[in-house]
Amino acid sequence: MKIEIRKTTPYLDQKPGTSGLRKKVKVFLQPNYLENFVQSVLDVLGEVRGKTLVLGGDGRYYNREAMQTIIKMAAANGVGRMLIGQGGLLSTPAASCVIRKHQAFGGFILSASHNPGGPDEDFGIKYNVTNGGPAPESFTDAVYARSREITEYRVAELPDIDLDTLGKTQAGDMAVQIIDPVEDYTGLMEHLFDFKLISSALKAGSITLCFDAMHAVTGPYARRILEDRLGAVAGSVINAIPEEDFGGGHPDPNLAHAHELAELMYSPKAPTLGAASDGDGDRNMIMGNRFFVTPSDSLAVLAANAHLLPGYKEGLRGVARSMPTSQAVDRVARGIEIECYETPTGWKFFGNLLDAKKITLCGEESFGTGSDHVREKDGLWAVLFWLNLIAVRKQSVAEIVREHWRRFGRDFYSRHDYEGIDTTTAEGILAHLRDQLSGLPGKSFGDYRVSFADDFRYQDPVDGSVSEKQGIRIGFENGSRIVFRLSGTGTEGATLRVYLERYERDPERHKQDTQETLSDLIQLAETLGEVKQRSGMSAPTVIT
Ligand code: VG1
Ligand code: CO
Repeated sequence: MKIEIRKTTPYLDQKPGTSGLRKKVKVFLQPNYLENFVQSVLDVLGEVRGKTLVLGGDGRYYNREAMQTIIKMAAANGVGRMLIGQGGLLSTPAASCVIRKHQAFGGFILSASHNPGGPDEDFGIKYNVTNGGPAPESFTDAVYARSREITEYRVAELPDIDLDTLGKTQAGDMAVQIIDPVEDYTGLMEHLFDFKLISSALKAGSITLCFDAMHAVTGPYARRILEDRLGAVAGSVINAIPEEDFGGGHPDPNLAHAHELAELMYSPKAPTLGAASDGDGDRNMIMGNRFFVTPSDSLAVLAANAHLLPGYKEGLRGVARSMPTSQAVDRVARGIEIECYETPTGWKFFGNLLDAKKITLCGEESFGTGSDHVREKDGLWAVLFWLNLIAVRKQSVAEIVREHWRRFGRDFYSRHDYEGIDTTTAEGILAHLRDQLSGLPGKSFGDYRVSFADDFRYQDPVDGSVSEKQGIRIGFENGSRIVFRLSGTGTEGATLRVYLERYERDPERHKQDTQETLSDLIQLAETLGEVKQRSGMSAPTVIT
């Protein structure tokens, strides 16, 4: 095997964000851009000789070309073996599952998740470590530092690998195995859920289903598991063929982007359960007949009911949510007397808690839920969880959630995103908020009296590492909160996220409209943050 050592010069912008390095495809196509980042990761990994790495992606534009480069670089750096998803595909949770099951050293996942794909859109790459989860900040910081001083990279002179034929082959001295991307993952799901019960309900037609794969990676998974294995009627999975540009849409499972599903669920033809997943299969949206479940509520409902499902029948060790996620799951944790942890945004912060067995379930308001079965959030897992729950409780999605609210109260919740703000303006908004923090506690705004105001700082309870400036939190004495933070996954300008929540114990008020219920807080967020005023935008670009 001939190895070439090529000279390169650093790019200074290869800082991984909330979830890996995401840039426009055009940025990745610059000479040596991908190579620099991959070599930086390999350099930080150190000795990879003889080790196994997993490689997969969400199938977006540039996936296959990037894979050929990574394979040749891995071979040149002495990697022992690569496990690669057939067709270059592995959903993010499936990649996590494969890393764990085959005791790989780690893996590359090529995805920009819910960001659009295509020559003018986004590409991304992230590295997951031995536990199957996203690399922690200490690792991504080291990769960033390395990328700023890199001078050369290694690549083997080899023909392209056939990514489509299952089985073993060689890339020079490195063993390569093209694996069925769905198989290991399906085995894991079977072990967690009551497939027999779900299957008989689907076959009897007592549960009907529509799963929108949004032309992204979960299509093949959902077809195999929901239709072939569990017997959902053919056609229950829509937009099931992964496309390089996701059919031109945003593969983002929310009411705005999964509109085909949303329309169906508000029509007379609505099935029992409606669900959607994102580009790389780690997000989920859950809907019932004319009913939308907020991700924060979904996490709380899963936590309150987990003991009814085979994989969780021993109960939960603890739960965790990202800081901006609503406090609905905290109420469940108090009710069943388990610990609830509050982490910064991004799945990487759950890894230590899961590994240390402090938590079993965790989730984020951004349509992400998961458990200790892998180290990523998992879209299809959440759908199977809900299917199993509906089959056990024999109630509709709306009945399950309404009953939950009657027991725990309802946390009205919404996120307002302001996309494409000029970066300086966005930073100015946060700076202006920070300046007010020390003066806010004790102040009253109408019915809202501030109980705390800070810039969220997290100290990991397992390894003690500290993450600063994770978002502005303003908490009120009635339990309401407003949170402001900047997105770390965008590729153009800045995206400012405003998270709003208000608790309501009284069941009489649970049917109220969310935006109306939150209107005072929305107004207050503007008074404090001046987002509209400073950005010149009259309304958020996306409301979830
Ligand atoms: C967003 C979400 C965050 C999620 C991240 C990755 O990050 O808010 O909760 O973990 O995306 O999800 P940000 O920094 O843009 O707010 V995925 O499915 O895009 O990997
Ligand atoms: Co995703």
